[in-house]
Amino acid sequence: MVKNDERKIIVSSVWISDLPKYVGQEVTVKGWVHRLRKVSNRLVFILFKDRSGLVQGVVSGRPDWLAEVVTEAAVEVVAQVTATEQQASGVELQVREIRVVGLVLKELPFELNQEEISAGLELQLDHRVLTLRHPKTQSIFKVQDEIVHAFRTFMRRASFTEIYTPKIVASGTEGGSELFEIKYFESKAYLAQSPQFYKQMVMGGGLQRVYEVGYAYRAEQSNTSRHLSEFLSLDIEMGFIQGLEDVLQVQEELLRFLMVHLQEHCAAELALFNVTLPTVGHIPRLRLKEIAAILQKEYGKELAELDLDSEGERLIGEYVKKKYDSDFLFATHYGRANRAMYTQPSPDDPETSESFDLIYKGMEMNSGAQRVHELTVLEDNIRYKGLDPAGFAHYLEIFSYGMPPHGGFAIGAARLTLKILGLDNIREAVLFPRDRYRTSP
Ligand code: AMO
Repeated sequence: MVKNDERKIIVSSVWISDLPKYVGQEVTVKGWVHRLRKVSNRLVFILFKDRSGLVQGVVSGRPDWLAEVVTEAAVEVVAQVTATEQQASGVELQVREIRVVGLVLKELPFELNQEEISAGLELQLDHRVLTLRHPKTQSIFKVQDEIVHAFRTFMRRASFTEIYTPKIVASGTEGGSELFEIKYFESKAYLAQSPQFYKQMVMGGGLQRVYEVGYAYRAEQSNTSRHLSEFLSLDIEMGFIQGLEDVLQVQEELLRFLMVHLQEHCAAELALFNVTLPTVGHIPRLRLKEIAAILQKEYGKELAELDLDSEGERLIGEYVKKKYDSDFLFATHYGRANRAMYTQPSPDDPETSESFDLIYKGMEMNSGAQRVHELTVLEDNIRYKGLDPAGFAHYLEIFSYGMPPHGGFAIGAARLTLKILGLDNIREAVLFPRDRYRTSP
């Protein structure tokens, strides 16, 4: 049988992070010039960067090619690797030749070789790709990649199947007016707010446990630091659950797996942000009615409904940190009126629902619920929301053919990245954010 062999992937250069293995040898490094320091007419220190790290190169003498070597030029560096105690990596490069393979033609809009990029966020986003040349910005997206990778790995190991559902749809799933309408040939369609209906349908269709990594769209009117018009949603749906607690347990295990995975794979990136990852123990669970009482007693805050606004999330986040030393909270049993029509009303308290939000450091990270699986209850719930079941015929079909009790949740990938790295604005955690005022680059 033919086997894949990673060593056969053609690599004609060495990653900077691998240089310690090449001490005493001549190598080619491909990357960019991060910083130049002219010590004298015959000695220049150049800091090179590639996707794996930074290394200092020493250029002696006055070679012809040096004139073209400026910050951010794309270069191929031929050099001898030497050991040194002066550098944290333990190595530096004695440069023999630098070939400039990508010239710098213009002045940079901001400096990329300081500890932080000092430009404001809007200017940075206008020049988003350039910000990726900064090691710290780049590492946000490496961490995000690992978050999504860990999510996929965990779900796959737990016997979930990855699915891909349409983003052009005929109706909303989450209620409310946050739907983007699009012109669709002679008629109109919408951008999917969530894969909600599809994940339930496919689960009931026989796949039983499914997950999706896909974009979701919300026409959010307000321009906040935690809402976007387009966001990556990590969705799951699982069948044959006993109740909400089963869903919470999957979520808890996933978080535990995620934190260990990030510790193993992103230590350097996390260090750039001074992050110590939380250990995930038993996550406290508090019902909305309990939360309402706590907020009232501890902070004098009244909840008008069985729902949390951003201040409520922040305050209850503070409270669980103080009381349970936990960064996480499962806020459960939101008002039935406050959750979408697919959410199971609570059998013991019809005013509430079998729903939850995960609050992480005072911010909603994901929503989930046990769903309604009995057709008549679902039709009633649709009517309760002022909608007509006839408009949901395709969604409802499977509910007539052995729909098991089920539940699931959706995590906003950018919010998770934001909270893990302690960023201020969700836009920092998205390569090309889309909001009320931004559709490019
Ligand atoms: P919900 O609407 O709460 O639930 O969304 C799930 C999670 O997605 C993220 N999120 C957003 N991120 C950035 N910008 C936005 N505008 C935005 N809106 C939501 C949040 C949120 O917790 N179908 C249900 C999930 C389910 O029950 O399975 C849903 O979409 O992190």
